Amino acid sequence: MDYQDKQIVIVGAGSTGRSLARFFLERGAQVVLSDCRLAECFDDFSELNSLGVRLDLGGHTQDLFAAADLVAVSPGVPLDIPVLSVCRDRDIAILGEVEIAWHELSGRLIGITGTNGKSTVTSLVGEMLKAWGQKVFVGGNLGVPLIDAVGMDYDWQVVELSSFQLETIDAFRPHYAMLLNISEDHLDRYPDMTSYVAAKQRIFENQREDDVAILNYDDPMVQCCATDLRSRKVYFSSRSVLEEGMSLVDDRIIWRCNGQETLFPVAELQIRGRHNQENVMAALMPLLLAGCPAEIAWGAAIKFTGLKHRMEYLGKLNGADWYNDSKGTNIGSVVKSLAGLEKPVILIAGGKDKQGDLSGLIEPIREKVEQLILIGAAAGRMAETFAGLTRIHRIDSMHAAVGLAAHYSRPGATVILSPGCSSFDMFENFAVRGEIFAREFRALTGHGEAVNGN
Ligand code: UMA
Ligand code: ADP
Repeated sequence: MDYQDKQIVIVGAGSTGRSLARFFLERGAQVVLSDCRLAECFDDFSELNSLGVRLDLGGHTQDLFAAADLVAVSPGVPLDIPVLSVCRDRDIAILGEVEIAWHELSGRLIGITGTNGKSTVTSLVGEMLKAWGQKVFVGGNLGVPLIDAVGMDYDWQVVELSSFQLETIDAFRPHYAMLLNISEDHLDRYPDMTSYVAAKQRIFENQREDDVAILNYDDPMVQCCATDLRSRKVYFSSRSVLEEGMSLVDDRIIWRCNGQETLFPVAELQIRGRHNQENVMAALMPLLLAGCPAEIAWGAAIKFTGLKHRMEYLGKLNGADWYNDSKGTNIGSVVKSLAGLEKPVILIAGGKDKQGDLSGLIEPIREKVEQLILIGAAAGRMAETFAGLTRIHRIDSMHAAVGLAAHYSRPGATVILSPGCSSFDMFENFAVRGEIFAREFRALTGHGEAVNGN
C-alpha cells in the first residue's frame, strides 16, 4: 500500500494508535492522532511529535475526519461513535490495525480467537515455534500491536485476535485460524450475543481451501460458526475420541492425522486444569500440521508454566493458598477457574460491568465459595444475583478487599481474585489490577509494601 501524502486519522492514542502513527509517518503520510481523552491523561508524545504527528485530543474533530483518506481505529473504539458515521456517509475507508498490518506482512500467520484461552494459546504457539528454530512475532491483543511486526521478516506471526480487532478486518486472512470457545463477553459493546459471535467468526471469512481452521469440537457455538468454511477443518476435543484430530483420552493427548497416531502424556504438563489441556491441544495443532517434530512442540509445552494474572499462584497467607486470576474477565473464565479449586474458596470478584448473564456462576458459588468479596461497578448487580448463596461483602478498594480476604483466610482455604469483569472502572487494565492485588498480598505476608488508593 502507498501511504505517501495520504491524510490519515488514527482514533485512539493507546499502544495501537501510537504504533499506527509511527507506521504511517515513516511512510510519508500526514497523520492526525485523535483521542477523546485530554493530553494530561497520556505520557508524553515527544517521539511522535518529532516525527510530525498532529494531535486532536479531548474529543474527535469532525472536520479532520471528513478530510481524511483513511481512518484507522484502535480496537477499544466502538464503531458507532458519531464521527465514524460521518466517515461512512462520505465513503472514507475505516480500517483496523490488524487489517492494515496484514497487507504488509510476509511469513505465515496464525490467528487465535475465542472467549477464553487466547493469550495462553498464543504464547504456547510462540514458544513451540521458537523451540523449532523459527523467527516469530507473538502479539496482537496479547500486548504488542501486529503493526510492529511489519518489516521484520518473521517466519511466523502468532496473533491473538479479539472480537474488537476482527470487527475492522476486510481482506485479513490467517493461514491457520483458531476458534477456541465462545461464551458471553463484551455485552457492554455488542447489542447481543449474535453480534459478538459474528465478530469472532470473521476470523475465517477470507480463508481459502489451503488454509486451516482449528476448532473446538465440544463447543456448540464454535460448531455453528464452522458450518460454511472454505478452509480445512481440524478439531480438538477433551470429551470425545476423534478419528482425525486431537483428543484428550484419560491421561493422554492423542493426535490422529493421515493415518498416523502420536501420544502425549498429560502428566508432564506444568499448567493445570482441563481448560489448559485444551489450550495445549489447540496450540500443538498448527505446529504438527506445519511439520514440526512432535517432540520439539511437546518439549516447549511441558516447559510452559503459564502466564501472569491467569491462576498465578502467589503463596500462602494464614494457611490459605492465594491466586491472582485478574485476567478472568468474563463469567465463563471464573467458572473454569473455580472448577479447578477445592472448597472453601474466598472469591474477590467485580469490576466494570459487561452486562452479561451472571447465572453460570450461581452453582459454582453455591458449591464452593464461602465468602464473596465484591468490588467495582458490577458489585451491586452481582450482590443481587448471588444473594442467599454465600456471605457477600461489598468493598470499595482492592486494599480493603485483600484485608478482608486475609481476615477469613485459614488452612485449607483458597483465596482468588477472579473478577469476571474488566478492570477499567478502577484500574488502567487487568495487569495493573493483578499487580495491585499481588502487592497487597505481599504487604500482608511481609514481603512488600501496601499500596494506597484503589
Ligand atoms: N478512545 C477514543 N475514542 C473512543 C473510545 C476510546 O479516543 O470513542 C481512546 C481512549 O481514550 C484510549 C484509546 O482509545 O486512549 C485506547 O484504545 P484501545 O482501547 O484500543 O487501547 P490500546 O492501548 O490500543 O490497546 C488495544 C487493546 N485494547 C482493547 O481492545 C480495549 C489491547 O487489548 C491490546 O493489547 C492492544 O490494543 C494491542 O493490540 C487489551 C484488552 O483489554 C488487553 N483487550 C480486550 C480483552 O482482552 O478483553 C479485547
Ligand atoms: P484470554 O486471552 O482469551 O482472555 P487467557 O489465556 O488470558 O485468555 O486466560 C484468561 C482466563 O480464562 C484464565 O485465567 C482461565 O480462567 C480462563 N481460561 C483459559 N483458557 C481457557 C479455556 N480454554 N477455556 C475456558 N476458560 C479458559
